[in-house]
Amino acid sequence: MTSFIESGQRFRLNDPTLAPNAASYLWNRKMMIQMNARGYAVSQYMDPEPRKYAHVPTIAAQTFMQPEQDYFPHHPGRFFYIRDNQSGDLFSAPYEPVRAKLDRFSFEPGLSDIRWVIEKDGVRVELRLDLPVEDVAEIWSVRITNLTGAKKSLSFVPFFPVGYSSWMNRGGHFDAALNTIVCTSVTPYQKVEQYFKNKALKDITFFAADRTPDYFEVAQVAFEGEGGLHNPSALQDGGHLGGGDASYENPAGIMQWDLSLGAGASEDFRLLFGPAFDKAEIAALTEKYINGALEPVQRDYDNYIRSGLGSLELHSPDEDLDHFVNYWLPRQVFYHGDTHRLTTDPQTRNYLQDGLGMIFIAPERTRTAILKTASQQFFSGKVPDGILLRPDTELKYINQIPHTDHAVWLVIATKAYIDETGDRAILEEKIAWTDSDEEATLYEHVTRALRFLASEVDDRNLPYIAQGDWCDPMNMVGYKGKGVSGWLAEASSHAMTTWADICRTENDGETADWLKHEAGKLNDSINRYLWDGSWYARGITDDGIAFGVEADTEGRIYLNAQSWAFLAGVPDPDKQASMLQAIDDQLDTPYGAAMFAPAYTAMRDDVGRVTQKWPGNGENGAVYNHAAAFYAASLYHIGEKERGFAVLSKMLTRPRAQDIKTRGQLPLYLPNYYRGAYYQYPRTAGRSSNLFNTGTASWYYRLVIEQLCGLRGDGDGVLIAPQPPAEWDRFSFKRLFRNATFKVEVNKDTALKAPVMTVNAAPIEGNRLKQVEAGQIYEVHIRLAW
Ligand code: CEZ
Repeated sequence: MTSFIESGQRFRLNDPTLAPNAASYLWNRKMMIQMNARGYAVSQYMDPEPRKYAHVPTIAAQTFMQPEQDYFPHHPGRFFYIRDNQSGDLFSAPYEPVRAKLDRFSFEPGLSDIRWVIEKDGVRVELRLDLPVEDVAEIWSVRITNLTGAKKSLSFVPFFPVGYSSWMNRGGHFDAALNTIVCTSVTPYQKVEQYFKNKALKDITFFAADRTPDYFEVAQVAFEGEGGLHNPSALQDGGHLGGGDASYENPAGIMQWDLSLGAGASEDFRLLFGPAFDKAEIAALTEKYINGALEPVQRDYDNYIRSGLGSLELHSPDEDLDHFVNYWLPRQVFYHGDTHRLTTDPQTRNYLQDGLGMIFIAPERTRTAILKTASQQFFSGKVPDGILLRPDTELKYINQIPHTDHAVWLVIATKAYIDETGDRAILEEKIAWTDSDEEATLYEHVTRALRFLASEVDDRNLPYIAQGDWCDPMNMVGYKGKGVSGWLAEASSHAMTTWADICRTENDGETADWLKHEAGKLNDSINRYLWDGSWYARGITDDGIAFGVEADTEGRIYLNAQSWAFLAGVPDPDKQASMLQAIDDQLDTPYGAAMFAPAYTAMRDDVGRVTQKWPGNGENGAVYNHAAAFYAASLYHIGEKERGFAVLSKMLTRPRAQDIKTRGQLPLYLPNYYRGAYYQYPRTAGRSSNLFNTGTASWYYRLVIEQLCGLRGDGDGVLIAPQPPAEWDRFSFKRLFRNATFKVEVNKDTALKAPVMTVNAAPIEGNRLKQVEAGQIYEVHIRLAW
């Protein structure tokens, strides 16, 4: 049965063909590996910029993960051939590349390791992948067991391809002293100065084992021969590996052990795979992770992962949601907030929104992110497109494209941080600017960011979009300097109203009034220039054309332009009703609300690159979960909690075979999108990108904690206003809040006009506690009608 096991902390997939791209992932602050159920792998590490140590068999993108990662026979992976030397039969664990029909397949990703149990013809292969906390290395434990009553003669041949590491120089050899296959390369470059920079790179990928192999091979082509990976020539006819090196040939870590296993007997192996600068580093790593005890390494890594499992424990009628919210969601949030998505220059909006989730896991990290962002802000107030996490790095790729929305996220992250922690002192922190040593308080930094945002508007008082706002590839609406973003107008209005609350509590009524006034002006401009009759347009191009309107045959209605209008309080009730109707009619799908519809099927060069993506993929009309999370936030904001919960519920892959098959992923993370274009490309609708790098995770976690459970900071006190869906009659949750523990029981009582709350058995007026004492345990019982 394909299901959660170990009370939701592990998943079991028992059919390798149900969702061929199904995967899970492990990481530490220096590396990440996305491990596919069938054995394929995408892995990268920081050196100090993101790099690969196992490459596809041709030149590829080195730096970032792709949506809908396509696997193919020679894709990098971790493969284990087993040959029965009596029958000559060959199979490979976990499944690729032989794809033999297995007697048992079980892919069992856990919170801090990934396991498989594979059985074929009386042989069981148990695989386990662990990562260390501090080093870049994969630790593989393999147990081979003869399940039969008779002796078995087997050959065990792990095959770890390294691929096309360099067009300048790549090869490899077996180093007997290290008992390691050492695959060497020289990272290509042209500029002289690059030579000196590259000198420190880890240009070696090594494959080490805890016992001397009977045979080895380093050249992949020699291993494959004419047989190919499906039936490598080196293993045909009882053959053995040739002991060859790789000489400007794609190298691989390939070793062979011929085993004689008595009935029921097992053999254990430990293997190590990863990058290294030199043989000294290989020796150090193998000493630690091959010769050293493994249990402490596993325990430390499990502690690292569990340190990021957040502050909420949910017990609701929806067990799938509980497993996800209690383990896998905070894990995904922690990955983002602790590693910054393994980049050295995260996009500012990503950096701050990932911090938004960390508020509930390690708020001190959010505090650091907010202050670092302010320190890289321009004296003018402009917030940069990316944040440099290392002094020796630079803004790269999308961070070289001017986007105009980053101030919004500085406001939202700072307000959310203060609401959750009560740490108003952060506003007094003195920080300089990227282009001035003159220090100012964070309060001044954020306020000036909004003053800058308010100044970057056209004569309609609508904000310029330059080459993009939250939507990265919407790069041609305003590249001529006139186009404006309707979404940014709404988001700016929301941010200004949000910051006005902070200004008011900082007794800065003048700034608060100014912000309220500016927000009001924006809302007026939005209603005047962007209301299209039933919904709000997404923006106006350089040529003055409103887009995301009824008249458009493609990109007719944009979800973000409606959600953020709700968050900014722009529409009156009639407009709100017609917007919700339009979303239901045109954007809603079984997988969630699409970012816009219909998807573009042709380039609009007054909108940009987004229209060139495949219809329903990425931002081009997919169910882009980040935008769906914004929609859920806006629905809770306008009191549409049933709709809000429906959006959150639809975003989850359910542990049912049919949902896993349709979405093509396991219920272990939120992908950045599920394919959209529901009416244009129904066959692929709902298909997951399997890309777990997404700001959705933070927003989803925040909505579950602050809206569904409804326990959120409120000045020095706490507000407890649960908003459960109608189908629930009761639920409970435990929440760590400001170092106090809240155990909350919520029961439906349809007769009640207002919530009845007791705390530690004492009745409470309303649903707000004025003070929260650290170390205290608050037993809260709430009865309310819903
Ligand atoms: O990147 C994300 C960004 O990380 O796209 C979001 C944006 O808000 C996030 O900050 C929406 O545009 O460049 C592209 O075409 C890519 O599609 C990126 O826009 C996208 C990556 O796919 C990661 O999701």
